[in-house]
Amino acid sequence: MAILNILEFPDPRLRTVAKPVSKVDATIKTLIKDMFDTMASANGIGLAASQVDVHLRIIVMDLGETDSRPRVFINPQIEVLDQDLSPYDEGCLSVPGFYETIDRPAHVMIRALDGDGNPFEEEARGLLAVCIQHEIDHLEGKLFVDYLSPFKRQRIRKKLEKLHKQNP
Ligand code: QAP
Ligand code: CO
Repeated sequence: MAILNILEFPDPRLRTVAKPVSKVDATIKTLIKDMFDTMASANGIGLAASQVDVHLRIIVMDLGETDSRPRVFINPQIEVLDQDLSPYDEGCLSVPGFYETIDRPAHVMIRALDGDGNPFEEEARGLLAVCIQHEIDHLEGKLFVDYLSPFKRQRIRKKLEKLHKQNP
């Protein structure tokens, strides 16, 4: 078991575009286990490999709902099924302490490989739809703060930079 370091905004490494996984081997499986442990210890519901400075297209998720099965998405793709947007108060382990309302497509189809490398698809609405879009953004080097006004983003950046100076 290993708890990995989570990069925090505005760390430039969070802007790296992640590469596809070519083979789900033992190294990838260990990384996925460590990502679940890291996410749980930080009380998260979703984590992209980018956030732990591994620039591969891997997402872990545990929405902790009634169907609280842990999920793995490798090389995920989404198709927007409905252009209707829904607002959701989003947070991020890489932007700790800040939550803002973001609008995203409410209904998507997800296609990905599971933790064994087998392809699957899943239709998503609600929190799953929000979370997969948020996490795929990480793989593209994008953060939820990018959807905010420059003023709000700068205010969050300044506050986090101050915290990072106090406890490096
Ligand atoms: C992304 O975020 C997400 O600020 C996952 O102090 C969030 O797990 C997708 C967290 C909301 C959809 C909706 C954030 C934990 C966890 C914090 C997370 C914090 C402690 C965020
Ligand atoms: Co995030």
